[in-house]
Amino acid sequence: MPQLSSKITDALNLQINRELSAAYSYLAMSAWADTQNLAGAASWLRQQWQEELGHATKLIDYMAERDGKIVLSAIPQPTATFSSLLNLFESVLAQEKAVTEAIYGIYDLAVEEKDYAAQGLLQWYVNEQVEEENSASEIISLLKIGGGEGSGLLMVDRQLASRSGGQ
Ligand code: OFO
Repeated sequence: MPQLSSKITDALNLQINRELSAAYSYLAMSAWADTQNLAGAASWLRQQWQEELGHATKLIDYMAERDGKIVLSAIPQPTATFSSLLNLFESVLAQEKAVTEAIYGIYDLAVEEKDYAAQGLLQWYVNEQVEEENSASEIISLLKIGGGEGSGLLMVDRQLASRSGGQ
């Protein structure tokens, strides 16, 4: 297996930072949900935090396998306050869309560089992003249907509490 090119190494290092930034952001979101007594949302977001850590680790492990130089850079301070749970999940969707775009960019690079192995890895992230965007969109729809407050909000919070597993 050829060593990773320097362009793909840089792009994957940047992606590790994005995944860790996403993780940090979900952790801040979870803390905010806790302050609002939205235990289900807080738990959902905490699971998402772990999922993002898994995404970063998967990239780190892959780079190690291909002898790429791993560089961990600073993670920006995440947004910590939201006007509502709907506002929070709109931020989630925007964040996931930005991650999807970034993954597509790295995939394009892997195609350009004829790095077929990296394309295989990135395909996993392409599929994962479909799920990520879809779950955020579904929660946004539920919040909109339920009015995003009172019993509608509690119903969504209870549904979020039932999340289990993930990758
Ligand atoms: Fe890593 O999937 Fe969200 O960001």
